[in-house]
Amino acid sequence: MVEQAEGNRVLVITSSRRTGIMYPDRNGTYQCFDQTNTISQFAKFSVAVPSFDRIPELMRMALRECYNGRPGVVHIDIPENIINGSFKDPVNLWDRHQYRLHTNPEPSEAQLNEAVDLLLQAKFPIIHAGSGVIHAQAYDQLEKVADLMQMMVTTSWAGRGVMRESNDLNMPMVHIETNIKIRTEADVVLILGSRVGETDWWGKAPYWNADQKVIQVDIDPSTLGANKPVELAIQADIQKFLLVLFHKLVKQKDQLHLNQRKQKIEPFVQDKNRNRKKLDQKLEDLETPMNPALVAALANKVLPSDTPIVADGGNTTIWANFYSSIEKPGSLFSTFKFGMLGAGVAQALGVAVAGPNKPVVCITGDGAMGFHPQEVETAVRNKLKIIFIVVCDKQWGMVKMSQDFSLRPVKTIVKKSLDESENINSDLGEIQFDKLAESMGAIGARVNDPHEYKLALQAALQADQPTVIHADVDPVKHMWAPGLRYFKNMHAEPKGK
Ligand SMILES: Cc1ncc(C[n+]2csc(CCOP(=O)(O)OP(=O)(O)O)c2C)c(N)n1
Ligand SMILES: [Mg+2]
Repeated sequence: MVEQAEGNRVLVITSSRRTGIMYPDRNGTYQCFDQTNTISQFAKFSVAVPSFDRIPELMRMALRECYNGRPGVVHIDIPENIINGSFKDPVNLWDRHQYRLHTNPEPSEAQLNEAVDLLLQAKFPIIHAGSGVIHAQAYDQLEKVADLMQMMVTTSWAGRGVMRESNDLNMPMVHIETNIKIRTEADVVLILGSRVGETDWWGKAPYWNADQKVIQVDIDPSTLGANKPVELAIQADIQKFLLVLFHKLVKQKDQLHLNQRKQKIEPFVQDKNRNRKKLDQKLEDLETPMNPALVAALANKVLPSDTPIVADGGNTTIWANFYSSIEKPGSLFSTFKFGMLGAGVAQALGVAVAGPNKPVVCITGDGAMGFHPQEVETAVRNKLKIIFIVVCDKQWGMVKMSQDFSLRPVKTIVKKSLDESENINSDLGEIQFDKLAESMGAIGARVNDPHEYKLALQAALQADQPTVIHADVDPVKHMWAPGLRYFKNMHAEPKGK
């Protein structure tokens, strides 16, 4: 379900009981449930194979669907008698070009010209990038167009890190007020691979300008104009679109009023830097247990700047987002759409397998780590260089925060946190994640001050095994994660059109 929601292209193959006793259940079939009916509720395609000879045809059907529009999940269920059977009949396999489109849609000349006109006429055009840019791997093309046109880039949550954040034009989503200012001032928005969903406030005022002109480019036509009205809708591969757009714009370079654009951008960059300084004041807090801001900030500083970051947990994910900067495009991983606790450990395994011999950092909550801790052993067995940092506040921090606020709002504001007896089962006991790690053959370290933590990170970087750092953080400071007010507001419908 998570993969479908995140728009990841996945082929799932399952097995089931033998043909004839399920689909439908004979009423009492052991280990039987209606897998395809269940999965088809959230996947793009789900089918049970009725006989061996239909596997190639149904596989083609699944893959055709998988590559149609937004990437997602397709599922084939192969009953036990077929998956374990032996069959002599020859199987006729087709090449991909024989059964499905194998090139992505491209923009038409007329669409491109219209986009160029709109962007050249605009006073303050911006780009809003979603995870579609990551799926299209259009990082270089995005940065080239943004640089050429001096367009600021805002992103959806899942689109964070589509462009290196040391480029002034990139406005990380953690600078929420500045993002809102940019989105309300822009007269033209080029939306790339984003649904402009709830975490983007549906594209509505007062978070966006309802009268701005929108050019929306997406591989999936059902996304075009779905949430924000568009001036120009283009079904295209983002990379191809940006490539040709760049070549068209370069030819018109003399029409660009770049100085004017730069002047327009300057205050937003200053805003961003001011906000960063304000956020970074927390990094001067060297008390023990640690201020949670230091966890991601020091990891970001000590580890190589292209280290992939996986964020999991409640408030832990927020702190990780606010205190890391993404230099290598596409190197931030999380479950942006579902916030599904526990996914991070497996995501880190996947990222490490995809980029062997390079460190991966997984910053996770102590609650979230409890979902799949045995996967540390998988990392050990497969020699994956993962540094798991478990942020230990001994509580389901985010849940405790919302409980405290709903139960006793005034006391929560005054006292900053309620006692264990004043909320409902949101505290955790002592769990020694360093010892748990050692029991599986990983290196374990336990730290509660920034200096020790830095040393543990440096040691983890040199180590041949995976490391688990149990980082004790101040539970009250941890509850007051930045930006929570906006996160809460986001759940309500914006007032404007
Ligand atoms: C699988 C799953 N179950 C429950 C939730 C609801 N939930 C959101 S945040 C949170 C608390 C997370 O605690 P922890 O991992 O320790 O992170 P912290 O908030 O303390 O940083 C819970 C239970 C969820 N997002 N995913
Ligand atoms: Mg916690």
